[in-house]
Amino acid sequence: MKGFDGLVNQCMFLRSRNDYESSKVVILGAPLDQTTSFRPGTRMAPRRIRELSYGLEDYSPYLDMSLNDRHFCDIGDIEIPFGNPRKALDLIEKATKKIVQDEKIPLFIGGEHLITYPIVKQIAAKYPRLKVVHFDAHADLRDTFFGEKFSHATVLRRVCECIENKHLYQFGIRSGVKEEFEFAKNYANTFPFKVRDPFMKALDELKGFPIYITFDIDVLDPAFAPGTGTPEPGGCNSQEIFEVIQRFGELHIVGFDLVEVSPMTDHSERTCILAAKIIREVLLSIG
Ligand SMILES: [Mn+2]
Repeated sequence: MKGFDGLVNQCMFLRSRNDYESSKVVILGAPLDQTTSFRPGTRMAPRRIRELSYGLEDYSPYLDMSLNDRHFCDIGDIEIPFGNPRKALDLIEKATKKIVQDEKIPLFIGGEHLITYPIVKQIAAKYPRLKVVHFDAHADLRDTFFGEKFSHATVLRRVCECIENKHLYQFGIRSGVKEEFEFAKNYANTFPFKVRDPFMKALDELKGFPIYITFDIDVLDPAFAPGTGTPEPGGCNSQEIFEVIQRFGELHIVGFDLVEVSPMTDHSERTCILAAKIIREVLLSIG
């Protein structure tokens, strides 16, 4: 792909086109899997989610739309230099910059959650009033984790450093240390435990702002999404998520990522299938 370094493309998402120029949304895999603290395997996710997308219909009865009517492309995966997370983050940032400069919307498939930091850094540079919507079981607001500033457990704290105070909205949070919940009180809008109801109430505050959405699959209960590195019981079900996504079309979404899917622990593949369906719905909502 012209303008991008080191991409590999083994399988494209359902109905994606090969034409970057005419696409509004650009799918890009970022198989970063380096700071995952418990069960690894997210590096396998972009490819498996794409493969399983072929089990879905291109038509969505939720939205009454078909992927055939959307202009999006899948340009493959960033080639991650294993053992060098800093360089990997630089590559993700560079790719985001190019997509955003070309006036397109990046849709990233992780990979671990740390990928969100370099993406938001670039998107916030273009959209200074950016609000970030974060679906997750974990607050991810630690300042450091095992002494490291850049980790999948600190990523939303780093994101807060790129956006205005209180421009982070978190839904479904049910795990973190006390320090994170204290930080959240002052610097974020954190809605614990629930997803659908608080999201519907927050919609009015989100409208009119450029919105970046970061979706950690573990916001769902492990019953629905067991294939993830740090499953956390007590989450929402998949039906609630599709009700939430149905409202995305009301927002000005300028970027999206889906992270923390780990095919290695997804023995029934239900997590990857769910991830593919979430991506289909998001493509239809924002494309
Ligand atoms: Mn999480």
